[in-house]
Amino acid sequence: MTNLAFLESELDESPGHSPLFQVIPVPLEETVSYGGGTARGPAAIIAASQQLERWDGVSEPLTAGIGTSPAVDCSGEIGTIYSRIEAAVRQAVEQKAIPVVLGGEHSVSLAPIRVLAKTAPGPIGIIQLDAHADLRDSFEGSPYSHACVMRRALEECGCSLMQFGVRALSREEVDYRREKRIAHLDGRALHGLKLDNFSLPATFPKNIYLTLDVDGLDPSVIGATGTPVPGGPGWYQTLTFIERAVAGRRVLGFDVVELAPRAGDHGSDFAAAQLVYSVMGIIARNFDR
Ligand SMILES: [Mn+2]
Repeated sequence: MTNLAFLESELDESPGHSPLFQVIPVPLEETVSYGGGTARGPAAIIAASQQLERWDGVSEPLTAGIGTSPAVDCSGEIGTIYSRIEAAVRQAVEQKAIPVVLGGEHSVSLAPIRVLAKTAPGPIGIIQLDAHADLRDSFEGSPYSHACVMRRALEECGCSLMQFGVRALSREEVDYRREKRIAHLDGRALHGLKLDNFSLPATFPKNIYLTLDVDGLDPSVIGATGTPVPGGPGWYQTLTFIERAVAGRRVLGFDVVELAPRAGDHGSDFAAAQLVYSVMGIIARNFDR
């Protein structure tokens, strides 16, 4: 299963150019705090991707080209794992492809953000879909926990951040978010909100990294995740937000993390694969080579 490529079932025709997207499976599961299983996320997404249709509802993202790297070895200590993920991301960037990292737990995002913060032509703005803020300074003894990943990205890489769908926050995170004036559209504010005319603040960076924690979506869309929280945005509200947020901006990379596949729930795996593919479509339609 792990040797398959993303959407390999449809990859019969070569696009005639190097792929726009490079999928990098990262089966990391080290600091998960509640339900486990994220190590099996990347393989489940790639397996489910074989069932995708080429047409994403608007376009055929596949025609931009999709490559798949071998899964990153996630054994050993976290520093070593991060260097391996960074090497895989750097290789994609050198090949002028947009890295698409499949987690694994949310901690994996720090690696592509580190690489892109160095190689980007300007500052990076992170757009985060998540039920949780992930802004703790440390969690269960680790500063590299999934619950701290956005805090690390902000402090290490000096990125800007916009959070979407957050609805579970510690007091520390509420204070930190206020102090750092972090932009956010929380789950509660999103209820019933139309986003067709949404745009990011003009001052938000032009270079974007999207980090998509599947628990950001309402659990009715994807329930197979370690720490589900009710009251999240729905499928189309999320896609509309992403489409509007990246309009006129350049997406340098993205990740889909925290799928924890469970027996009998192939719907969650498929929804995660469709999320990857639909976001590829948004990026490809917004991109001029
Ligand atoms: Mn998260």
